Amino acid sequence: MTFMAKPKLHHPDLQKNSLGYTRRDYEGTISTLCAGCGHDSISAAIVRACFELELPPHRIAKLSGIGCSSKTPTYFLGASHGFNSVHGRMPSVLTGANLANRDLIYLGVSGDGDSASIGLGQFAHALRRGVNMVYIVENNGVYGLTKGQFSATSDKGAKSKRGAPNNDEPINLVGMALQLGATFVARSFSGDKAQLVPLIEAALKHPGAAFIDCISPCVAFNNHEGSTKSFDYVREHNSAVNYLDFITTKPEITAEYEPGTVQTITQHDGSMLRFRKLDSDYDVNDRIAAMTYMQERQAAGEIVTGLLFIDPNPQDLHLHLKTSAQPLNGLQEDALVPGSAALAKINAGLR
Ligand SMILES: Cc1ncc(C[n+]2csc(CCOP(=O)(O)OP(=O)(O)O)c2C)c(N)n1
Ligand code: SF4
Ligand SMILES: [Mg+2]
Repeated sequence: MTFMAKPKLHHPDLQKNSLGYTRRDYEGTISTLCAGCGHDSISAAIVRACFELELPPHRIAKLSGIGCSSKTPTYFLGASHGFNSVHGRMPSVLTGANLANRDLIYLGVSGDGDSASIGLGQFAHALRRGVNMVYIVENNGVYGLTKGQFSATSDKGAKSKRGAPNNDEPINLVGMALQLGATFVARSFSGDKAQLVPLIEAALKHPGAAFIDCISPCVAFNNHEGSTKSFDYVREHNSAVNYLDFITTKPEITAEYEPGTVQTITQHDGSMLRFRKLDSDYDVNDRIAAMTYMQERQAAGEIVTGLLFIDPNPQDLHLHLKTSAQPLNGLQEDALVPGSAALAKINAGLR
């Protein structure tokens, strides 16, 4: 069986958003992942974020590669556009779709094998080009789908389920995203919905390349003693830099915020981000400081979670390429065949 459909019936009093959708309308089919897999928690967080942001499902395009993580788009946003691509190739397929139609919201879902091994080049170039998207890596430190080989994000010295140590240096995707110019960089943990949901909401509203590295324990192959991506290890070593609340212009959400040590950032679309900072020295607008801080904490054995960096004035690929504002499939003949006068002008400019 490739998938199981969910029963259509649900409680008549289920809360609806202003579009008339319930949370169920943002779900997909029943998950076939192992019970307790962190990836399912991330799917639930995506469902909640899209429901709370009141996004029309048909305006979202979800793309993935290959892996347990890349299977998950089947389990959320069943009414959205979807494309399950080839192993490690999600970023280029997403870039192409985005260039053809900038009107959709692009959500790329990948794994640490998909993005840090075979797809490392694709990961790097999508971020450095500033593709307007939310790129989530469901990071479990193993190739879950192919039975638990170490991935490129496995920590040096981490033990496999069979006890073999990993001798290779890990790739730090957050560090790479910062260095490559991503304009929104965050890390979270699948078991921390209070942190993850607002991060996904903020990333969905960010008009640029938004990257979230989400530690997501694999209960089948990487949740044992000696693993540095297990539930127990992450809970013990999690060092949150800030707690983020995402505020839309809807008053019912702003009412939840507490006064105090809060920093507010207004994004281009008028939506605001607020941070409750634990570390008074931490500045979310300082890319260099974010890299240094993360490296320092990593050297101390800590996993920094939260919003590490945001550029309040992000630029995206469309701006750089001066592309058509209209989706390509909506261009009419006058735009596609501008005539001999326009051609003569181009030719004259090349003489
Ligand atoms: C071109 C290609 N090479 C190798 C594979 C085999 N393969 C499938 S999934 C996978 C790794 C998946 O790991 P990850 O992206 O971390 O996803 P997870 O299952 O851990 O969520 C590999 C190597 C493949 N499907 N295609
Ligand atoms: S093998 Fe691991 S990553 Fe794959 S579904 Fe099972 S717990 Fe999740
Ligand atoms: Mg993996």
